[in-house]
Amino acid sequence: MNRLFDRHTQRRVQSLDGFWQFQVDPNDIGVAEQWYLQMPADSRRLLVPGCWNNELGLYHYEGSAWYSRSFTCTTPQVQLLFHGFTGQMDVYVNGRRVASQYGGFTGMAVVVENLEPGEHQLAVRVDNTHNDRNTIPLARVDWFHYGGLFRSIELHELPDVWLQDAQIRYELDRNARSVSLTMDVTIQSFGAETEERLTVEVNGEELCSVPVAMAAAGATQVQISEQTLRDVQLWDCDAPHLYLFRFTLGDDDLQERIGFRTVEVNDGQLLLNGRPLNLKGVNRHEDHPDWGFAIPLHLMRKDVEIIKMLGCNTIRGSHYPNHPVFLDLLDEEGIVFWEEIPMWGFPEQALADPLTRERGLAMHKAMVCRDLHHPSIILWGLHNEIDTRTQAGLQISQAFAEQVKTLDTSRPLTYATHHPLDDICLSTADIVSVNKYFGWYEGDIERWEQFLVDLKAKLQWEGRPHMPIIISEFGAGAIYGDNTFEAPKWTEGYQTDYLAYTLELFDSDPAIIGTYVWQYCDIRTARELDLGRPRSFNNKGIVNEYRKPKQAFWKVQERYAKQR
Ligand code: ADA
Repeated sequence: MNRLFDRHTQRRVQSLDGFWQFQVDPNDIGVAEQWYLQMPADSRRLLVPGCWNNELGLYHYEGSAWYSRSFTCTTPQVQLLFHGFTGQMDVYVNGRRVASQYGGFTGMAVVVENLEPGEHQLAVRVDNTHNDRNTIPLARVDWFHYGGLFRSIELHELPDVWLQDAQIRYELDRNARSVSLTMDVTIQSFGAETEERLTVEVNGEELCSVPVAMAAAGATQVQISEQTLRDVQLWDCDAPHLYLFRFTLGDDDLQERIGFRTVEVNDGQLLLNGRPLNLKGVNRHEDHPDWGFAIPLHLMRKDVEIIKMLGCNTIRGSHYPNHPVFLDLLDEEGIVFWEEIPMWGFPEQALADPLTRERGLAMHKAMVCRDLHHPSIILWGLHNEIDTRTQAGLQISQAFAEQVKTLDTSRPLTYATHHPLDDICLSTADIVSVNKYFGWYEGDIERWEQFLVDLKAKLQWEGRPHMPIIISEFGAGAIYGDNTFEAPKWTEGYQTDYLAYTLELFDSDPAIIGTYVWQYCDIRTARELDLGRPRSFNNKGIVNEYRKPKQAFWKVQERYAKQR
């Protein structure tokens, strides 16, 4: 399942989830041996979606691997949608390579033409190799490099003229009662020039219908503007109203869901619909010991329920674009979200690599375009803990920020910095977001107080005294079930006291507009990380990897209930 509503009601969509033939390819011989035509005799069956590292015997496997299965279609052209994969992917249909892409957290769409009705062979090579120069993420990260096709795969049978994409932008009038809409629709055609009507319905009622002259075999862009929707109900945390748009053209249709609200940064505040919003949040990885990144819907739902019970109004999707279904759940529940690309911990040399920049830009573009309509997303995160003290850091931050702003002006920008006092990139963001671990890695917990004084002095010096501050990461590791009277590091007691102290301190400071506890649940971490990580897990979760609460969970719940 890829969305909580039907994206198409007329188009024939088949799920390609289920068992695929699978073979790891540690020596990279698959291309030479033409595994895209015939998988090796000893290949096994593997369930898709899934991560191969959750299979017996493949716990640590990183490299390339092949998946294969057949599909049937009745139309000569189809679109294959891979909603999530790791690293580099090459797709082969009937032995011919039809597409390749690097970076799969926002998926990939492949159109295949000239097919005979009937059965066809599909093979996919996925390579999750990481390096320390220009893969995003790098080899050295603090989560696990799961490999595989970790979200659903769909086959869409395409009519001769089909709707590829629709982007809806809106402006609320001054009373926030009506919106004026601009809709950019991309139509693709396989046939001759033709004319059709493009109709737009909102929640089942026709909004408009326009004639469209389609170019022969190619794309036609249509812009529908100056459409007004009256008496709209805003999307807000306590009343998350959503609107379903349906675009219809000939034999095809496309649905998008949106909510109307404003988000802005003004006078030291983050305003949602004009009112200050204080963020009470957690960082969450898409991770579970049995599924890796391939979190099933019922677990996503449970995570949302637990996070709501904690008293949060926000989640940071550390550190990559999340499953669209998870974002749909947040849209429905009124929980706001910070989304970012998996650019974690890049040192200067890796930032200066042209491929890093190219890949980062492509990932940002894919993220903003895929997720533009989610009202829950209120912040775009440019990157996490890159070396923002360097010119290379500044250049890449500027390039990312500029591009995001050309794609979407409706959300503020931020990034999480771990060198806030020496950071030279703050001009690229609207909010300064700080990752710090005083009392865990660096000195005593009391150092937080002086740090906040220094941070404000830095903002003053930068000429940004009113830049709102988010504490985007702070936390302490705790081994689930470890309790002592003395509460040293790694006990639940230490973590509880740590979060009680920091949350109280942050809440007392009006310049801080939000906190994201590091982190929601314990996660598997990468072998490359040279920090101490008992169990090979990052144990700073306030629930463990099976979502069992640690003591700190109740303390955070108590604090968030009292907060602004
Ligand atoms: C960093 C990083 C997180 C995690 C955390 C930690 O700030 O952004 O992904 O690694 O530190 O636990 O040390």
